[in-house]
Amino acid sequence: MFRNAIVRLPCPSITEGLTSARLGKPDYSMALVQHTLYTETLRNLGLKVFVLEADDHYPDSTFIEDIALCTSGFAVITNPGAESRRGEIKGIKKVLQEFYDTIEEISYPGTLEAGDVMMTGNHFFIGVSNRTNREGADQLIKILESNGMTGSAIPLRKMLHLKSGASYLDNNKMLVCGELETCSELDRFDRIGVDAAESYAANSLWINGTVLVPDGFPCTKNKIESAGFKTITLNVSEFQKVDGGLSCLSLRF
Ligand code: CIR
Repeated sequence: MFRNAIVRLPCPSITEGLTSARLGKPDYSMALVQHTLYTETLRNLGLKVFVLEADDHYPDSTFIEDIALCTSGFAVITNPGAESRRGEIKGIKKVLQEFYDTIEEISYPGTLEAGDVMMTGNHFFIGVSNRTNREGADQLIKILESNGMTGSAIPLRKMLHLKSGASYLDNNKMLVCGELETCSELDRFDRIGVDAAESYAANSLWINGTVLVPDGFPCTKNKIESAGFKTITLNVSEFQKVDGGLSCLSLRF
């Protein structure tokens, strides 16, 4: 169960966020409204939500998931692979010190963005992507092992982040899309396949028994409900325009 979440308000420069989507530029005011609804939803699900100020120096800074991994016992500050995002980690240590005694760090030449890290109980899968390199994954595996947990790497071919294509729900059930539907490292899970046309919804977010699903992906929503989960749909269209999904918008622990 999660008790806390940390979010960062979107900044006006979100319009300049990194993207591979061809959906146009985000509307900043609409992003703020969608972010408020997201935060309220987390609160309604019982989380205490800490809201950090916007940082206009970093267009992608609202995607706070990428800059830290928050586990039940310790946190890890990452070293983002995207150069324009490296500075986002500034100041996060002070925030995490409010919650954790143990804070570890990924360091150069390792790079890691925590959108590539998927928690499944005490085991963490780490996507090796354009943003997270093998060295970063190995550093994280060592940190996990020295803190009583385990990790393993999954090489990615096409996805931005591991969690762009997979979300662990609960009870051994995992949403998967694309190359992850047949990935042998995930064989032990009950996989719920997400159609290519709805691939964005592979990033859905389990919070204490309820799954947040992006608005506009009815097949995936039905599949999640058929698997026994309550769902809440949220419109995150402005974040989708810069490749951000539901999980990217918070740190949960
Ligand atoms: C980026 O490309 O870094 C941002 N525009 C989107 C980050 C999405 N984060 C995530 O999937 N965890």
